[in-house]
Amino acid sequence: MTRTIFVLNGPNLNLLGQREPAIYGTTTLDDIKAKCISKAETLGFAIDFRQTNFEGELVESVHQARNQACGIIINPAAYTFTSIALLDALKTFEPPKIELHISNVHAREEIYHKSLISRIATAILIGFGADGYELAVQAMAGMVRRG
Ligand code: CA2
Repeated sequence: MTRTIFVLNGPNLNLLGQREPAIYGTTTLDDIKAKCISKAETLGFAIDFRQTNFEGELVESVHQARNQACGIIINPAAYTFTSIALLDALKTFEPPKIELHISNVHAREEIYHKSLISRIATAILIGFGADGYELAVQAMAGMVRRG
């Protein structure tokens, strides 16, 4: 069984730490990637960390995860609220899936309240800032171990 966790990030998350620090904090996506990798190492897992601004590329990554990953942590960003293609792809991935958001989307404007992904996610992690990623890696390791 693979011990690789895919961490997938959607559009605009490459700008983390550079814009809107009041909402998204000052940590960059590279910082988050490094933290995920070192957290996973301590738990005996590897991380495949990706970011894309393109919906189809996110879908392709989910397809690749089907035979390369033991779990997916995904921050789909704006595609959370719009992408049936991403929802359909995630439905085909049976192992655990964690939907993650840096900000508390429910405390924001209404357009950020209705996730298409939440109903098929194994678990949801919202509003812990950049720390959410390490928490998600820890939680995913536990879920994978328990089977
Ligand atoms: O809080 C999150 O993690 C979000 O997934 C971020 C998305 C937003 O559409 C979701 O509702 C919640 C937006 C990502 C935009 O990323 C930026 C990062 C820095 C500066 C500007 C945008």
